[in-house]
Amino acid sequence: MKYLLTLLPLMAACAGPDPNSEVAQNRKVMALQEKFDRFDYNADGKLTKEEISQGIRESGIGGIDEAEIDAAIKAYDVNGDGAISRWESQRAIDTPLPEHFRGSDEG
Ligand SMILES: [Ca+2]
Ligand SMILES: [Ca+2]
Repeated sequence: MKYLLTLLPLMAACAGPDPNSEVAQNRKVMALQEKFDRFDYNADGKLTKEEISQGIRESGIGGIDEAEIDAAIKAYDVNGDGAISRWESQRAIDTPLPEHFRGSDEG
């Protein structure tokens, strides 16, 4: 399950060296919004499972299977509509993640 929460953090992975600074925070938010828009193929402001799988494939990110995408969606889907909205994706930045989800490229 190590990919469970990788999805959005990797979207925001262009963090600066100081993850706590406001600038770095803003940069992360902007990077994530940019990726969000790229993944949101039908531009409805939500990422569905299909869009996420397609985005992952087109980004050349390997090793993430459907079950893991499902799990990631569940982890971030606050209102339970089965898709990740913009504000839900922002929670990924606002919510601190365990160490091993950041900065490491293990696996
Ligand atoms: Ca969409
Ligand atoms: Ca949702």
